[in-house]
Amino acid sequence: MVSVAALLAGTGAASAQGFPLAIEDPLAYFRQSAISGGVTGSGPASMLSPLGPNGPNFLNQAWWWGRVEGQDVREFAIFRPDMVVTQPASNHMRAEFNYTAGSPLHITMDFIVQRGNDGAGVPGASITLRQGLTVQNTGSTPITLSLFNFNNVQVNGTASNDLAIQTAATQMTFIDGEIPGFRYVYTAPGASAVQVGSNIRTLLTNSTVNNLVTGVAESGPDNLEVAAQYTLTIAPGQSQTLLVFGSIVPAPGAAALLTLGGLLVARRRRR
Ligand SMILES: [Ca+2]
Ligand SMILES: [Ca+2]
Ligand SMILES: [Ca+2]
Repeated sequence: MVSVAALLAGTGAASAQGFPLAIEDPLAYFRQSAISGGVTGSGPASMLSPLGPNGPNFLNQAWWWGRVEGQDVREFAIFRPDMVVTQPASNHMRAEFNYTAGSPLHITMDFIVQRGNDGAGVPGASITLRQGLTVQNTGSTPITLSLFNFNNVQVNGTASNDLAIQTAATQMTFIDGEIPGFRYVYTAPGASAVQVGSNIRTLLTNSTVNNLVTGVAESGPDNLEVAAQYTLTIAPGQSQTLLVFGSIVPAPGAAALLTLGGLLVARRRRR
């Protein structure tokens, strides 16, 4: 068995190599900022906008945490300061690293931005951010992990005033109470739990073991966060991939481009 603490051991002093990095597209923009604070820190800030780098930021953070069952007494941010960050395609950001001591693993994180209804996210989505985590057990003994995807949602670019409802077994939908033109739909297929609240990340950064409970613990209006938990055992030589979707979706009945224009006008007026 291997400890995530050992696996992810970093001093925390260095920023991840390759970050910050952005996926840029006229209508879809995703960015991961430099990571500070080490594996016990709060991970990188993110940005997801349907209107480029100057548009509203719907997603203040998208990242993964993990814990080895039976070993770790808390969760740790999944990264190493020396992880390799690449851009396999113009809409695709990848971060990966090997763990070679003890029971070795290969970990790959993929963030892929797709426009339109790609069939993998939510119908009608104007942008879907696919958040993938692949863990390959390259060692000789099975390993059981709890893995957590975390999103700090800020619908229409405002952190406050978000409302959340559970819309499927592992799906949560967020709207902004002030500017309801777009929703953010978080879907975590196969997750054992998906939890919404205003302080979810603390569960991942505090010093104790935590497990999520499905539901909207705090529905808002507030600065809401969401996380999904997966617990899985990976046999030697095998790998498993987790895939979570975050979709920006026009409100029902709203024409996407008209709503985008209206959103811009609304934002200008509020300045
Ligand atoms: Ca908001
Ligand atoms: Ca914890
Ligand atoms: Ca939030």
